[in-house]
Amino acid sequence: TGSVRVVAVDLGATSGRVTVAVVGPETLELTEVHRFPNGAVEVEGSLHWDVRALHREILEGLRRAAAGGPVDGIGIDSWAVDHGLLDAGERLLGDPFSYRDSRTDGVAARVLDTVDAAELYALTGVQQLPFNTIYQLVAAAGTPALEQASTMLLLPDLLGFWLTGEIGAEATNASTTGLYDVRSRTWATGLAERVGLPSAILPPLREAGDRVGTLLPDVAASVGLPQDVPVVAVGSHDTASAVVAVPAEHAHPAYLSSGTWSLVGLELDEPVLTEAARRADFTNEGGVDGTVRFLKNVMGLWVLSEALRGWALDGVPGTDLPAVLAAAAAAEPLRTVVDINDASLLPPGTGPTHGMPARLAALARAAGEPVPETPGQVARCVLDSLAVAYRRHLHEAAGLAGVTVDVLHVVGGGSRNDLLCQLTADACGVPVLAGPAEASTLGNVLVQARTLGVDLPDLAAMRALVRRTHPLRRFEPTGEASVWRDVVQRLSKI
Ligand code: ADP
Ligand code: LRH
Repeated sequence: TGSVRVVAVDLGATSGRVTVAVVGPETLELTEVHRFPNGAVEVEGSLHWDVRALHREILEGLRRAAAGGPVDGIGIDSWAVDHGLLDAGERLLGDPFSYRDSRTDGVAARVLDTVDAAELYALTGVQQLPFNTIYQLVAAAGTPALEQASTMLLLPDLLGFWLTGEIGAEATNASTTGLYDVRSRTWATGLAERVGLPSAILPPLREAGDRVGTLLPDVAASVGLPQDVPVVAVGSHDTASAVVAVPAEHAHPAYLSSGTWSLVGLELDEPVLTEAARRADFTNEGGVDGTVRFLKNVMGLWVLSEALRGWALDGVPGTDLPAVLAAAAAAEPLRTVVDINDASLLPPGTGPTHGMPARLAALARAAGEPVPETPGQVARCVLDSLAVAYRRHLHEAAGLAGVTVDVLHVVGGGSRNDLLCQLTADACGVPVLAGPAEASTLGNVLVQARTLGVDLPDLAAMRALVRRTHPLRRFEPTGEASVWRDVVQRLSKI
């Protein structure tokens, strides 16, 4: 096959986009046909995703893609861990919860009373995040939804099911659940049963690159596509697709996938399941083609976007993203540094006590750091603190995996943030290569294209194509490395 015309659905926690791509051995052209806001909806004190609205937006995107020409394939990726439960008749049981919902508070600690933390890590290799699917499901124990559930579908698999009628779990996303055996690459059914979960709800696994199925007759008719259009399983975890498109030239690249979350780490051939990796709380997620994403979840640009949301609600002037970033660039460097991964920053919130600026102020006060007062100072505190976290975790990753890092690739929407890219280069002491911003979409369409017969045999070929078609921006480290070393020390004393 010369080239194909495929559609990527890439769902982020704050926005979703549907993109048409023409992909050939020398071609990689994207045209965004639909973009829509996304966000968790609070209903009676719980945070949910409106997945039926997402389905409707996907159909709208497919309709626009179909209007522009033939479609050879469709792939869906989204954020990890969240899922829907289906009953025996394959009907969705309730609205899926958002990973920021508080019902998982304290659940991990309870599970770790049953299963030894070291044993859990040796089996699943994932970071202890309160919202890992295992903890979400344990939190649902005894609820009608879980009692009636016959299948658990991760969100991209649920949305794919509504397009094709096919049930399954794509492996890169399954690897984030905490219910997946990282070495055998199968469900950890024994673990599920031990923590009281019905392992029969875990659907058959599929690999990125497998064909999921073809469009259901109703779906095909409603979007104006033929029924034989295949839905292809891509790296359905958005971060897995983003890592496919990291334009690295060498094996074991270091990357920062920068969006709502910051995922900082390395691509490896094998998981690192040592006691040191567990103590550093690193995750070993599954990548495309059997690779391992050895990385750390850092709270990310969520902290900034949630602050922006609050300022907009309060009508604070001059607080759109460009204005706030300009003010941050002019603000005093490293004035306030906080632990950006503090659990208090996870939930949404606005207003004088629950807003991001208030929570950052509380962290600053507790650490004896000056409280950020202006929007520029708040944003600078967030960006400086993110850069400090990247420095720490990049060095940890390299040490734990025994890999030398000489360049850091930054992909995702955050690669457009020049100030953050420069701070990252300065903090990490290595050049930053920024771009592409739409890495998840690129990884999604590259994997589809290979399945559909385009000559892109492996990740190296896909990355070479991204390099040939997407200009990168380079940020050299500036300033004294000792400044950042001192800040890491200042932070570790807190
Ligand atoms: P996700 O897929 O998690 O929704 P994205 O990869 O789309 O996230 O990244 C979104 C983030 O990228 C925003 O929160 C914002 O901070 C940043 N961003 C996007 N565009 C720009 C821009 N032009 N300048 C600076 N930052 C940007
Ligand atoms: C980024 C992401 C990340 C997960 C989080 C839930 O969008 O998928 O890799 O840990 O969302």
